Amino acid sequence: MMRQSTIAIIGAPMDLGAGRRGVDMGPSAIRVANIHSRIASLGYKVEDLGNVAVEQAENSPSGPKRARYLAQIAETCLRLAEKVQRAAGQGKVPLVLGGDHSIAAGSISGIANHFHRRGEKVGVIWVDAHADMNTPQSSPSGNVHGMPLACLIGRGPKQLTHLFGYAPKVDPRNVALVGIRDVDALEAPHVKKSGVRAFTMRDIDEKGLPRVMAEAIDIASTGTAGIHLSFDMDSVDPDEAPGVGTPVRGGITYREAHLAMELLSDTARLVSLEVVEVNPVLDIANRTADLAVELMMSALGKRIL
Ligand SMILES: [Mn+2]
Repeated sequence: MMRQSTIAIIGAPMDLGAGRRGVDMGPSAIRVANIHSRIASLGYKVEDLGNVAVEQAENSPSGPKRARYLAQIAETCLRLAEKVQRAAGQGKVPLVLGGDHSIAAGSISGIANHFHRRGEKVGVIWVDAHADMNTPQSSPSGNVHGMPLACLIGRGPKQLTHLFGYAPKVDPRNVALVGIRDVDALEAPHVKKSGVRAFTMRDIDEKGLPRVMAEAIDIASTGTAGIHLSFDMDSVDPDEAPGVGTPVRGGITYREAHLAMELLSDTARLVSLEVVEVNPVLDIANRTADLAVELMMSALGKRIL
């Protein structure tokens, strides 16, 4: 994308989809890490559109056991989707700050609907330790942050799959999962049958990150108007990103994470992005939020030289 672009920051301070509390403070921690001025230093115009409203867990019935807080999550996702769509319609690049990963059902529905109305579609690169392709039936926890990718390809509760009245929002053939290493037993067959291309940590170990990213970029670009990046901080090794709700050892390294973002930036095909699952309660001196900002800068074109 061009440096003349306006980056529209949108906070989604939601933790209703997560098992552990605290990711609702993620947008604040990322702002405290100076995301606004650091992105502006790359030459972009930056606008902060504030946060979307989120129901407070304390005031809310937790709802269905197999998809806890589903109604409240769907409401927030719709608000977020509308905000993302509006920003994209004004020619801005939405940058969404999570929040638990269930917000991606909103952000991606928003960018997908923006292109859908012009007869175009969007590809997705989903960087994560998990596949996030559970359904209420397969989920061991009932936490909706394990379900958004399934919802976006049309599988899951209608409240999330059918935002704006149709599904799927993305064609699974244009979706690449990168970095997965922890998939639930009943979720694995969903991933295999989905049509989504899943690059596991083993793929990264064997092929190397540059080859994996080249394939992922190809998948998300072919026949699409552009790429949405959904970056879960738990994809990075917990040694570098300790402040996440569901850490899994054996993640991508600090440099691999940056390289993935740099390669994505080289394509100039990013149309929107988000970084999720920063949990300040579990973090060490805001290190994970700081890394989140660094990685977004690399995705937006920061170069070493
Ligand atoms: Mn995730």
